[in-house]
Amino acid sequence: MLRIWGRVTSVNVQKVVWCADEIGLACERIDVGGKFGGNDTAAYLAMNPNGLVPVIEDDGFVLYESNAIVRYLAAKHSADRLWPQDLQQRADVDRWMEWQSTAYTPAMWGAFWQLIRTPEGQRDAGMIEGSCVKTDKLSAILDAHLAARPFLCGEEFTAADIVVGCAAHRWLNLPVERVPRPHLERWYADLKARPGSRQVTSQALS
Ligand SMILES: N[C@@H](CCC(=O)N[C@@H](CS)C(=O)NCC(=O)O)C(=O)O
Repeated sequence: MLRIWGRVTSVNVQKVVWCADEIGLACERIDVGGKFGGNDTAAYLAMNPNGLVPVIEDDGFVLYESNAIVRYLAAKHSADRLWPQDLQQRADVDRWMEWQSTAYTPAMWGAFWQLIRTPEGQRDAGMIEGSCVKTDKLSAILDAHLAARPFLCGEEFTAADIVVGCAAHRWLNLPVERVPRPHLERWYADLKARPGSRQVTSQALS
C-alpha cells in the first residue's frame, strides 16, 4: 500500500493526499513534520535528506518533492486523465505545476506565514501587504485564464488543478481583503465539490 509521510496541514502534503484520493488509491498517511516532528530522525533523513514533507514509499520506491510525487502517481495510475499522454497537453499540465511551485505558492508564503503562523503583535504588516499584492497579480492571471475554460488545462480536470488548487485553497482562505476574482472563485468552488478534494478543501488553514 502507498505510504505518505507528512502532516496534512502542509500544502505540499495536501497535493499528494488529494491526488491519491482523486485516483482512489488506498494509502496510509503518517503524521510527520510541524508539531508532530519526526522529520529529523536518521530514518526519515535517509528517505529525504532535506528533512521536509511529503515523502512517499510505493512498493519499495521512495520519493520526495511533492510535484514529482503527484506526477509519478498520476502517470502510474491516471495516465488517461490526470497526466495526459499527448505531449502538448502534458506540457500544459506541467507548466501550471511549475507555475504553482515557483510563482504562486512562493508569492503567498509571506502573508500565510505572518497571518497564520505568527502571533498577532509580532506580525510584519509590510510583508503581508507585499505578499498580497504579488499573489493578487498572479490570481488575476489565473482568473483571466479560467474565464475561458472550466479547468486549468481545458475541459478536463488534471494534476495541474490539484496542485494549483491546493495553493488557491490557501489564498482564498487567508483572512485578507481580496480583489473579487469570479472565475478563480467559480473554479475553486468546482474543485471543492469534488469528493477527491475534501481532505484538503475542508481543512482550515493552520
Ligand atoms: N519542494 C518541497 C518543499 C517541501 C516543504 O517545504 N515542506 C514543508 C511543509 S509545506 C516542511 O516539510 N516543513 C517542515 C515541517 O513541516 O516540519 C516539496 O514540494 O515537497
